[in-house]
Amino acid sequence: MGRDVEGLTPLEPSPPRLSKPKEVAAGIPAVISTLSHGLSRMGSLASFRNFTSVNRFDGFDCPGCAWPDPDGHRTVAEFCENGAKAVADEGTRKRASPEFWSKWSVGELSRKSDQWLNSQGRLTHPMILRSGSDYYAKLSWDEAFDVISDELQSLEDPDQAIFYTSGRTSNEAAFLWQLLARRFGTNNLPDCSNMCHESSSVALHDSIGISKGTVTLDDFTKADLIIVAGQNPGSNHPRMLTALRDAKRAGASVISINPLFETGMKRFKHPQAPLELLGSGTSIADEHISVRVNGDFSLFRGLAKTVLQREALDKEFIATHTRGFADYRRTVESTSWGSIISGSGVNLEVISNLGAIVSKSKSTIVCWAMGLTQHRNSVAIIQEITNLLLLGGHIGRPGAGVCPVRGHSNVQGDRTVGINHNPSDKFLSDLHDSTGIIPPSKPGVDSVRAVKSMRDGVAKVFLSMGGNFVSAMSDTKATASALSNCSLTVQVSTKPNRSHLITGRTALILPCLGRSETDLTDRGEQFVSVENSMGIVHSSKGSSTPASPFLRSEPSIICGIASTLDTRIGRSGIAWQDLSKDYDMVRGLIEASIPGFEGYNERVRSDGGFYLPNAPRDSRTFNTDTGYANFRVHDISGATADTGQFLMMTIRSHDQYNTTVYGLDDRYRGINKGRRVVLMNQSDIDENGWSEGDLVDLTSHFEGSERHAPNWYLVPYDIPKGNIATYFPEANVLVPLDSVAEGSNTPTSKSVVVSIRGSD
Ligand SMILES: Nc1nc2c(c(=O)[nH]1)N[C@H]1C(S)=C(S)[C@@H](COP(=O)(O)OP(=O)(O)OC[C@H]3O[C@@H](n4cnc5c(=O)[nH]c(N)nc54)[C@H](O)[C@@H]3O)O[C@H]1N2
Ligand SMILES: Nc1nc2c(c(=O)[nH]1)N[C@H]1C(S)=C(S)[C@@H](COP(=O)(O)OP(=O)(O)OC[C@H]3O[C@@H](n4cnc5c(=O)[nH]c(N)nc54)[C@H](O)[C@@H]3O)O[C@H]1N2
Ligand SMILES: [Mo]
Repeated sequence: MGRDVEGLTPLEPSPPRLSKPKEVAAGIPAVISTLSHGLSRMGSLASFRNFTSVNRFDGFDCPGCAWPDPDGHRTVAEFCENGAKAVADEGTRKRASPEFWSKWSVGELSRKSDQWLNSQGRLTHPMILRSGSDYYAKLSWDEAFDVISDELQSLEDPDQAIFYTSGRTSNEAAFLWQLLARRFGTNNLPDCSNMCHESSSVALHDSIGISKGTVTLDDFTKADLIIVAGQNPGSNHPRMLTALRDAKRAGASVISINPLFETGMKRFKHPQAPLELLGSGTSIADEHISVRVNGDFSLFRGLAKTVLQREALDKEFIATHTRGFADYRRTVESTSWGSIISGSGVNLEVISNLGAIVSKSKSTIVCWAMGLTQHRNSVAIIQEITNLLLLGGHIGRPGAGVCPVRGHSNVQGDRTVGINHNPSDKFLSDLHDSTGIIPPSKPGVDSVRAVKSMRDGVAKVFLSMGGNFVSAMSDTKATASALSNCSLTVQVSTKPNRSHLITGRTALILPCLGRSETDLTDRGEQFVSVENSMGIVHSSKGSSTPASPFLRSEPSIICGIASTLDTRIGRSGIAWQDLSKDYDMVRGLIEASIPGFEGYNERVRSDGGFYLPNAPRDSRTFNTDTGYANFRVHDISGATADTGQFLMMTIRSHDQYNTTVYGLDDRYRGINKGRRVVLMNQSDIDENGWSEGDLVDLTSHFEGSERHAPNWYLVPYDIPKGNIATYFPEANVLVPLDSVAEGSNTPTSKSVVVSIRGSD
């Protein structure tokens, strides 16, 4: 069996079982699901230990998402059903040992489902897939470091190597990873945030001078109005529902803007509050606005138009802190209601009513996630939201601000400590001063450009710190063939995934410790640190026995590669061996290199950690090109599909963590035992003469190119006409590599133009 696989997930033999979407999130079903995931995977004692130490001040950070924990108090287990799944998944008793890898060829494994691959358990030993072989074999850590160093040394140009990062990586590991890349001579540091919140970072940096949100958890209970747009917190940030519930109790209005009315936005019962479990739960959204896919720019433009018509402006804030208001006002006033209504799919009355609520609110927070960041005009959408908030002075005021809700638990921290393909000159010169390395000044590649560089035969070595690049990236076939073009691909991972099967000529799997596990070096027990979605840096320390005695920590793996590389290409002068054993030293280097980390080692040891500085929030200071918060003016825009075509969003189910599939049920949406589905409005199904459960083939269209994916089951769903939804990663084969957001280069995973026909 050859290795000519394409990275595609297998088809499914039967349609899913459908039930009615749920009206209440969490509650008793979540408690049952949490317990059963823990018990079936980890065993009772291990699950008790893990579940009681997650998100405690002295425990480990939940790998589930980047939502913050309460500052002052914590419940016994400050986590949720889906956090529990992530913890249980890492704590599994099953092992993908060398025997597993000698039993299955890579060709055979590539025909297994993502769920099957992940369920084989934790990786235990470093493994190599040698050129010409179809089986992974065991090798020692030193041999693995030699293979990598030899290959890196043989490159003609450091830019032929790519160092990818997934957002679960700790601050310490991320800092060392970028140091290794830059010491080697490249800024080729793409990361998962290129596919995630890059649009938020680019937009906010330009508008308000910081690439992060400006609210804290406390602001939720001080807000009058919280808008949640393009986000499914019930599945992806369940602990956010507690914040929304508390905000409601404190008097806030909550508005949902989404093509789907997601269960978490309807009602919520806190799974750790016994009395709530018995009642009917708290209703969350006061209003749901069923915007059409990528209709958000138009909708927010409509809200701004209403606010301007009502003169509901914070004139003093606008005059003192902003630039560009007059231009913006002119553009908004000249945007027609007709274009706003047709672009958003929302009628004038609904927009005006919501505009009136926005006008009256003294403190508004807008939260968003992937529903807004993965479109061609995402940067413009987020700047339009920022404009709306600037009109009312809702930045740097209690209970108000922008809240991009980050995904991976440390994706924000990774960026803060230097994972960035396009670093500032100041960052590079500070890094030089603190470490003595001479960092390259040429910008590196992001995720999309990384694929193109490998495809074009420029980049030859792909090293991945966590993640599952082949499944996470757009255009699966293009990404798979790009990776196959490499001479070496290296994955630092905890569990088997598809990126172990779509490889360069030689491939390495380097198994690492997970968050929940003890990290013991000869300098004692180490802990790492992470930054959550609201800029709080805090410690994370596991306490379980590592899944295998042969695992190494991420810092130790990076330092192992780096010190071997030093013996090949000349000494870097960095004490890699010491850094690998003593993370206080790594934090010392971070403190010396990056503003905001003063007293890092001391402050990270305090309960709950510390806030990084946030100039707009702390002092209404805006470090932009003008020195003020900028109104950025864009023409109205939004993707549309031609007649007979559909606009497709690719979303997550309740039973997955990105490319890791835990199970085949999407409990809240009532879709069970299947993932290869197309959610479609019943009238679109009827008009095409199809029926529920029919098999269809999808073709995506972009600038004359096409991609095909056969055999999807039709599921009637409450979704705007002309829009459809599929699950990622299965549907990634349809997302065109060249279809990206302007300004951020993020794949447009939420607006893919597709045509559909019945399967043969
Ligand atoms: N359990 C679990 N938790 C997770 C993850 C996971 O996979 N599983 N992933 C983590 C990561 S990395 C991230 S980035 C986050 C992702 O968290 P989300 O962004 O909530 O994830 P998606 O499923 O991509 O959901 C996008 C939501 O946007 C809506 N949407 C799609 N297109 C549009 C649009 O054009 N306009 C509007 N207004 N809405 C739209 C969809 O209907 C859906 O509700 O979650 C993090 N947490
Ligand atoms: N079509 C479509 N594509 C998307 C998206 C979408 O909404 N639609 N969302 C995008 C988004 S928001 C993101 S963030 C990316 C995600 O992209 P990635 O971050 O690359 O993917 P993950 O699926 O989160 O990575 C899972 C793998 O990480 C490894 N892992 C888990 N824990 C650890 C650990 O502690 N250390 C190490 N070293 N490895 C670990 C495991 O081996 C696991 O298989 O996908 C993007 N792709
Ligand atoms: Mo993400």
